[in-house]
Amino acid sequence: MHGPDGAAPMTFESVNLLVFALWRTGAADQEKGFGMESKNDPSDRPLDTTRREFVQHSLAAAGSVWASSALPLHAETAAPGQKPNLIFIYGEGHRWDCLSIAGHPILKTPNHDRIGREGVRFTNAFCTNALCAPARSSVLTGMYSKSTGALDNKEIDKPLDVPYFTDMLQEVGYDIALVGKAHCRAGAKDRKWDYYFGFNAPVTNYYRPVFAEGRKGVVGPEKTYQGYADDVALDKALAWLAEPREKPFCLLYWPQTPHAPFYRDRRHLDLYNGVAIPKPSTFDDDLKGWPGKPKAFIEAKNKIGTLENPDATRSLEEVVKDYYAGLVAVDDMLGRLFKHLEDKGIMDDTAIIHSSDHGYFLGEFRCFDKRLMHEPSIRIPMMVRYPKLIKPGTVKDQMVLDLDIAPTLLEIAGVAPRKEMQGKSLIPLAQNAANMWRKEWFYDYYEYPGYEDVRPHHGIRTETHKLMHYYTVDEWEMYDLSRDPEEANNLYGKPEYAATEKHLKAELERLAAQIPQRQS
Ligand SMILES: [Ca+2]
Repeated sequence: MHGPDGAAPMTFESVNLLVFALWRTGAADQEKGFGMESKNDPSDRPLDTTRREFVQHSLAAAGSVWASSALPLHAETAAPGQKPNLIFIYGEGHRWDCLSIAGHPILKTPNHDRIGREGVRFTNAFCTNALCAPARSSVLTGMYSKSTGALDNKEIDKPLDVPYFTDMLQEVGYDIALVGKAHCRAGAKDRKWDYYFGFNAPVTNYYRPVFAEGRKGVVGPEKTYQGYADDVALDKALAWLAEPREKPFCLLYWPQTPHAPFYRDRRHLDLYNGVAIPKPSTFDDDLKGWPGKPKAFIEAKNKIGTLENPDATRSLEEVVKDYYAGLVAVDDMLGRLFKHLEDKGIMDDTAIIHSSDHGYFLGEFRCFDKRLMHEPSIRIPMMVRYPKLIKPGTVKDQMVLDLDIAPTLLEIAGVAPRKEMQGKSLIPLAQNAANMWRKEWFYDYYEYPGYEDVRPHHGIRTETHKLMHYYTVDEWEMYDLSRDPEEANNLYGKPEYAATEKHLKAELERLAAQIPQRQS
C-alpha cells in the first residue's frame, strides 16, 4: 500500500494516523449533523476544516510520519483571556517507576503523585533518544532527533532552526518562560522568551549554580548564585509567576536534579540512612560475562564502579540513594510551586504536565545512566493534570512518547500543531476518545564516540517486543517483554524466534525510512 506520492509505504503508524484522522472527521460530522455518536468527544469544539479537506490532509500525509499531527484540528479555538496557563515540568533522568504513585517501595513523591492522582497518568511512556540535549530538542519541537538534526550532546551552541511549541504559544499571546536546565541547541537562548533563567550544560554546580537571566529575548551574562541549584531556579520561576499579567503563561520548569554528580540538598544528607536498597536481579550479570548481550553493550562505559567515569558511581547503594534523594528534593519544589498556584487561585486554570528527558539505569546489568534502548533508560513518567479536560484518576497504558508533549500542550492552548510534528496530542487518549493509537514506535541514539562510548543504535518497541540494532557493528538484541520484562534473555538469532525477528526487522526498516532525515 502506498501513499498518493507513490513513494512512501503505508505503515501501521500511518494507518493508525489515518484512521485517527477519519475518526476525528466523524466527530466533525457529528457537529454538522452527520450522525455518529460520540459523547465526551474532545473534538466537540469548532473545527476549521471541512470533511473533504480533512480527508485530503489525511491522504496526503498517510505515507509519512510527518502525518502525526498533520491535521489542523484545533486552530485557535479559545478567545483571548480564556486560554489556560501551562506548566511543563521536565524531570532530569526521572525513571517511570520512581514515583510513589507508580508503586515505588521506598520513594515518597506526594507532589508528583498529585499530578497523576488528580489527572491522567500514562504508564507506558517513552523517550525517543535517551540523551539530554537531543531529547530536549525533541520535546520542544515535537520531532525525532533524526528530523531536528539535534542528534547528540555535541554542537549545543548551534541554533536549532525549527519552531518550538513555545514560539507558537507566544504567537497567540502567551507569556513564555524557561527556568532551569536548558541543555539543548543554543541553550534555547536564541528564542524570545519573556523570561529565561537557565544554563546550557549537562549540569551546573549544585551548591553554587551558574545561570544566565534574560527577558524578552535578551539574555545577560552568567552569574553565580548561592543555594541548591533547582531551589534557586524555582525562586526565580515563582517570582516571575507572581508578576502581574493579563496574558496566559507557559512556564517550562526544568530541574537538573538528580543528574550526576548526585549532590544532595542539606536537608536530605541523612535521608535513607539504614534503608536497604533492593539489588536488581541482573546486577551481577557482569560476573557471568553478561549472558546474551552483544559486545556493543558490554563495552559501553556505563557500569557502576568503573574508574573511568568522573561521575563517581562507586557503589549501587550510593548512586541509588543519592538519586532518590534528588527526586525528593524535586518533589519538595513541586510542592512549593503548587502552593503558589493555589494561593493565587489558579491551580485549576493551569494545565500541568510532568515528564522526563529520559529514564535511568539504577544497577540493571550493573549499568547507570541512560542512552541505551533498554527499558530503564527509555521509560519516563508522563502525567497531566488539567481538571477542565481530564478526569482525575485516569490511568492509560497505551504507549506514549516525548514527541506527544508539544502537540498536547498546543491542543490544550487551542493551537494547531505544525504538520511536521511527529507526536500526537494525548488529550483524546486521556479522554478515552482515541479509539486508535500507536502500536509500535522507533527509537534512535547517535552519540559515539564520546562519553560512555555507547554505540549508535536504533530499534523498534511494540507493546510486547523490542528489537535493537547497533548498526555500525551489526549487533542485535531482541526481547519478548511480555515474558521477559527485565530484558535478560536476548532472543536474537534463536531459530525458534526467526519469524518474530523477521517481522520486527521489516517493521523497524519501515519506521526508520518514514522519518525524514535532516541534514544538520
Ligand atoms: Ca538528561
